Parts: sequence; C-alpha cells; structure tokens
Amino acid sequence: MALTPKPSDNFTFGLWTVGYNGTDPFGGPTRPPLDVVHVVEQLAELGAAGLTFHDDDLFAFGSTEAERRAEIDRLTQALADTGLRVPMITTNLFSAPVFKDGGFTSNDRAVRRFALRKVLRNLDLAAELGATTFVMWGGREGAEYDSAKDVRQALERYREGVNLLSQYVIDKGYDIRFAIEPKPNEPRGDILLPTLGHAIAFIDSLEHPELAGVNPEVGHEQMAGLNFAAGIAQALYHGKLFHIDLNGQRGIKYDQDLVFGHGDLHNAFALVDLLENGGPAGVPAYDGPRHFDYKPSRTEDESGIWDSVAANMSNYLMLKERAAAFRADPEVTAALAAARVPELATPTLAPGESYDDLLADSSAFEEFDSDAYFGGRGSGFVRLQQLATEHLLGAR
Ligand SMILES: [Mn+2]
Repeated sequence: MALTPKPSDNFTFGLWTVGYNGTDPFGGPTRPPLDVVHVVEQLAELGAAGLTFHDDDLFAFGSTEAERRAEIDRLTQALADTGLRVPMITTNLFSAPVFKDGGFTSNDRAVRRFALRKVLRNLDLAAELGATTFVMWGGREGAEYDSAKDVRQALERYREGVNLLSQYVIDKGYDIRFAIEPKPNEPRGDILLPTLGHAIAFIDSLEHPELAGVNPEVGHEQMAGLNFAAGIAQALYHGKLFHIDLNGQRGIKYDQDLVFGHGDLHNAFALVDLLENGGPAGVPAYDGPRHFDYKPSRTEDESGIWDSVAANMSNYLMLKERAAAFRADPEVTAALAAARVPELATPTLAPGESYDDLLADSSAFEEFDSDAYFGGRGSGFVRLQQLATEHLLGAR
C-alpha cells in the first residue's frame, strides 16, 4: 500500500538531497545538475510541503550580490507558483576550502569571523523567506588529531558564535530558532557535539538556551551505534526537538543517507509511532516538518531521484498507518499492560511521601521478598515486540 502524500503531511526535502549529483570520495558525478525551479515543481507535484537549502545550494559560493539575488528571486517565484514553503534554511560552512578546519571553531580567527558573517547574511535570507528554523550542522567543526584541537576552547568559540547569532535574531525581531545537528564523524575524523546528548548538554550552556534545540538525523545517531527513536524521546523530554532529519542507515559505517525506511525498519517504526502517537492522549509528539535528509543513490538517473522522493514519503505514511493500527489493537493494549509499560508513568513515591516515609515502609524493603516477587515471572517484552513486528509487516 503506497499512501499518497499531501502538503498537510508536512514533508520537506533539502535542495542538496534531490540535487545530489552522485559525487562520492571515489568518483565524480553520475547525474547532471538539477535546476531549483524544476526541483520545486517536482516536489510540489509529488505532494511535498516544503524545500530547505544551504546558501551555497541556491547560489554558488562567492556569488556576487546580483547573482545571489537572481537565484533568490527565481526560487521565490517558484514557491509562489507552487505553494511550496521554505520552513528551514542552513549555512554551508563545510564545502569551501577556507572551512577545511571548521567555521565557528577553526583555529584561524579570520576564518571564524568570515563564517559568522556568512551565517548572519543567511539569517537575513531565512527571515526574508519566512523560515523559522535555522539548522547548524558543523561537519567540519572537529579534528583528526587530538593535539590539533583544544576541544574546550573550540566549544567556547562555538558557544560564542551561537550566542552572537541568537542576539542578532533577538535584536532583529526574527521568528527563528536554531537547531544543532549532531554527527559523530565524517567528514572530520571526530566532530564536536557528536550526538544529540552532547548537543543538548551544550545548549544548556548558551546565553539563550530557549532559542536552541537539536536537528537529529537518523543515520548520524545510528553511525554511533545509538538507538535513534530513544534519542528522539530524550530530545522531546527536554523540549529540544526543533527539527528532524529522516533517512536510512544500516549499522555503524559511513553516512549512507538512504531513503527513510531503507535502513533499520524496526527503529523507523518506533520513531514514527513516537512522533505520531507519542504525545499526551496519543496525539503527535512533534508538529514540525517531517524533513528528509537523504541522498538518491549514485546508481540512479533522474527518474530514480523522484522514485526515492516518493519512497521517503510513502514509507513514512505506511509506517504511520502501521503504528496507528498497532496502537488501536486491543491485544497490544493488553500486552502493554502485561508488560507494565503504563505503570512507569506512576511516580515511585506517593504524593508528599518523603525518604523518611520510604524508610519507614517495611513492605518496600524488610518484608519485600525479591525472590518470591520476581521468581519465575517474565516481563512479556518479547510478546509485545512480536505484536509490533506483526503490525509492521502488515500481518495484523
Ligand atoms: Mn547524513
């Protein structure tokens, strides 16, 4: 069942994703460049809601102001013609050779000042286009060699940069929030803020932590061997899921950027279930764009690009439909109860109970026979996971 996407599903795509020409470290392009107007028209035709981009995706690095304006105006016209929106933009601080040691955290101060100016100009563009999320992926913010980077000073420079950008947004009155995108490595040997947990801790150190959240990417967390759905749950717990990058990854290896659902399908099911049904009373836990940051495989021609665009959205909608069926199944409700999943929402102490009260409760310890209590009783987690699997596979 391939469900049909519509703009209200809020699916968005990066211009660099569909625009990927197939270049990898071992070979050049396998596809010609795509024009942005063509991309906007195709995405609208396929049911997407929005386009996102880095500055350098739209106009080449080093463009004159007139060249830059011409491309922005062409995009603006295409958006007006199709109804597509630009909810997020981001700045490329990684492709140009000047950023080989990073932007905000380059050891070279002049590079850091140039990087901040490039971002400030792009914040004005974000405001012009009505983008409310500004993603910061610091792919070159890192090092290959421990002796080459003072990590504490690099974090301090990162913090200085985000503080300055936050103050700019506040002073200009822009409705923009920042979303830091973690990644453990690639292209740098090690990247600063390698996981969403590192990023959330860093955000806490900012002058305006309320303006910063995370933009976790499925493959980036899975490259570090982490459970993406569990990480997203923690980002939601801290109120920091400002944006999300959906794609597919198969294990701990290079950044594959596969179609969403073409990697760890079980975790994709858990993720969609969390996003769509994880709020109070089963409503969505996240209301932002369902943004795909993937790469159409190098083996494909242009028709393969649009096949992969459709596949991302279709896979999300199929998983959403499967997750709804999982949640509506009375056997699942019973299995959840048997596994005591809902019981975790009950506080461990009673209202007003102190540690003195807990110490005085002999049933909690002195009379608690842990062997008798747990002796032989299973948790029922495997039964629950099999029900999820049967729903995921459409067997229920
Ligand atoms: Mn990636």
